Amino acid sequence: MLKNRIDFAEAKLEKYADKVVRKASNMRGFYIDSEALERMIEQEDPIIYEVYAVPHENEGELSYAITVLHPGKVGNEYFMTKGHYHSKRDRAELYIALKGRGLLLMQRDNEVQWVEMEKGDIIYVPPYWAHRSINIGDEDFAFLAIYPGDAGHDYGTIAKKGFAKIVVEENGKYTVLDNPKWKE
Ligand code: PAN
Ligand code: ZN
Repeated sequence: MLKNRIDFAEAKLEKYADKVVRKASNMRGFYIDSEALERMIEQEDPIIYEVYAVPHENEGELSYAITVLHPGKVGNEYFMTKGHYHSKRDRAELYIALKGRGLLLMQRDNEVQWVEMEKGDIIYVPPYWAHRSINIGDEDFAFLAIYPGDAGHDYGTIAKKGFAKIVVEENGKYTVLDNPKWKE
């Protein structure tokens, strides 16, 4: 597909080849308050985020995807993506924010950085950094990601160790705290 189109009002791609839906029940183990997550799953098992992707898996190609991360919290921790390293660690990525307010949390070894994102912001995720996005607003947070076709997604490392920081609401604002479950 040589040409595609973004509907900026909806933050949707006109065409995509893959759609991934992550519900609360797909996020077991990722939030600090696992009891709050189980209650949420029992009640309505809401969708946390959706990814609409146009992948091209060969070296030298580019893939791209729009992620729509819904607003909400598990306990006081904001809705977020699973987060990953690229399987090929030396592959970078560009994030371009389209809608809402988000945070991009990045981690390399024991070093952590976070950046706020709102419509129009371009964030460069350098090679070797794990990345997770978080919706810190009260509407959908959406962004376009562009990454090397052969980057791959390593979810296992983050699923096992988590990130060193968590993002929670305190007095109506986001705050970044040490993750009590972080395993160095
Ligand atoms: C993004 C992410 C997307 C969903 O396209 O894959 O936001 O997050 P998880 O993959 O962590 O569930 C990206 O970073 N691609 O490389
Ligand atoms: Zn990525």
